[in-house]
Amino acid sequence: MGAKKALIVGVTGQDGAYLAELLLEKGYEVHGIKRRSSSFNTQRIDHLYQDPHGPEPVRLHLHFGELTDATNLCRIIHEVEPDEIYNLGAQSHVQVSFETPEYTANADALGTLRLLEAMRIAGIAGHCRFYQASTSELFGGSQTAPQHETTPFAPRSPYAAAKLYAYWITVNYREAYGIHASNGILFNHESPLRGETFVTRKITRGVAAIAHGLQKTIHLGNLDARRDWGHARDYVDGMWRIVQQPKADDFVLATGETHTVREFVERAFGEIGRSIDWSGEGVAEKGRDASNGATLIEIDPRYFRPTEVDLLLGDPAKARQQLGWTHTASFQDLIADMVQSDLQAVLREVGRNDRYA
Ligand code: NDP
Ligand code: GDR
Repeated sequence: MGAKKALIVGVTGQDGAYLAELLLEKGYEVHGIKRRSSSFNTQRIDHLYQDPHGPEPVRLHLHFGELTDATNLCRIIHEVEPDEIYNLGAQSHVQVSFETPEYTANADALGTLRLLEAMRIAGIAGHCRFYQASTSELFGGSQTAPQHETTPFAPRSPYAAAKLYAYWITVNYREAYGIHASNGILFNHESPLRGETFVTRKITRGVAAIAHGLQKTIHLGNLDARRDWGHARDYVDGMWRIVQQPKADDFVLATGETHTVREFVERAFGEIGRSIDWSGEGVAEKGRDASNGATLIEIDPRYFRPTEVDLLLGDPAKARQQLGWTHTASFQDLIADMVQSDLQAVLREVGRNDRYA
């Protein structure tokens, strides 16, 4: 039997990059769908690229594609005939979804339906396994914590409402057509590859720029939001374990710890030896450098959301018992990894800019 074939939708994103790396290590032939873009969008997977003219057989193949384009998805799935499909593609920014609600529904909700239908049309629904990137945002306004697989959903954004449809259509195709289709309900997971407008990366990049004297202040929104933050490298291993289960099912992946955005800020500055004194309230709150009074954090109401998710805390017991999965990176490990990586990245960027100055 040849190598297993996996198709990753969203291979150029944070999770897509870590998952591609993991599956290549496991001996898979990996196919990824990337979007056409006017600028480079493959930076996260460039280190996995193989020269097609080189001596080694190529094991990572990229296809241009779009979750909003059904014919394209049908063609790729028909041609690749994957054994496993990981749907990680999405307009994944919660705040942006308030500004682009219809597009978010199209890509995140209908995109999932299009993939499931493409599997049926290509005649692979009987043997190809499907993973859907579901999210803790489904619990949004939930009044109970910790949240687990049977906690009622209460979406609080166009993004979460779109992901709710994607969750249920995945369950429906499993029940209606016997497709091996599973949802991973993943709580926030971050890494040095995290998009720069998500709060953790925005903070660690800001801390690194401040450490190098290139920025003075980071502007943030709601510092009181609580999230269950893990490391993306741990979570892609969980995705793979979900797909390997003999029977398709839905699993929460989380650390079981929750922290405020404010705490993330304090620990990130702690990595460069600075501590913060907080003063003021609401939009007037400020975070000052305890050693010299410099303003490091200011609030900008532009980053407040029309409806906020106040508290996410996951219960990963089912994943621990059935998948043997647990997170390995602690909250502090995650922050240290991100800050150290951004300290290096900022230095590299300064070097590059100097050349053109
Ligand atoms: P990213 O935003 O980093 O990556 C999203 C990927 O989807 C990118 O490759 C992006 O392409 C691609 N994409 C976006 N729109 C389309 C489209 N219309 N057609 C095809 N591809 C598209 O997200 P993450 O890697 O962080 O997350 C992966 C998945 O997991 C997403 O579905 C997200 O919603 C979900 N999720 C993430 C969590 C997290 O904490 N990271 C937690 C729970 C769920 P491009 O690079 O061109 O933008
Ligand atoms: P989230 O991640 O909405 O949880 O969605 P994000 O990092 O954007 O926000 C987390 C919390 O931080 C607060 N916040 C800010 N957020 C951003 N982006 N920028 C700011 O300046 C800022 N200040 C405070 C937010 O209000 C929020 O409470 C992520 C995405 O990866 C989703 O795709 C995924 O489904 C969920 O995690 C689980």
